Amino acid sequence: MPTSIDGHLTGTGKKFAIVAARFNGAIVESLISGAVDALIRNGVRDQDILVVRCPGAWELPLVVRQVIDNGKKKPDAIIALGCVIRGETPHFDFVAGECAKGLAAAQATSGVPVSFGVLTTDTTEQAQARAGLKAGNKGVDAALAAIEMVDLLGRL
Ligand code: INI
Repeated sequence: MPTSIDGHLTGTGKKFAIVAARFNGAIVESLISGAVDALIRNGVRDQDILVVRCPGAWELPLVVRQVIDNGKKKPDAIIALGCVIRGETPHFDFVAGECAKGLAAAQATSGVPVSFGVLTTDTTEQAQARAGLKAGNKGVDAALAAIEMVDLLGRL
């Protein structure tokens, strides 16, 4: 029988920070609501959730890093939320690409789980669909991944 280790969805006693971009704010606010709801429904206390907002997805990695290194209450995990819509310029690729790379680096070098709740879509409609309209809510998914990762790391 192989030994198997899985993280459970229990956030009791754990602290989480949500770092969210203000760009495409209406969509990102839906992601934040979904993430907060998922945390609360899985045992996290209101007072153990910190929400920090920054200008755009480009800024997310720096703010995440700052919350990990210098935040007043170091969280057990961070949920990064944003929304990058392609439009018609190459700006999308730079913003989305650097955001993803920076968040991956923050997680890898700090050891603190950073879940990736940044929508990258071609259209506003696709983003709305993934922010609670038709295709789930990426904020919920990112929060659940963060809870599971904290529990998993505690078991390894
Ligand atoms: N920021 C986003 O979060 N989403 C976008 O779609 C976006 N677009 O398309 O430009 C965006 N740009 C702003 C960027 O994140 C920075 O805040 C800005 O460049 C200042 O550094």
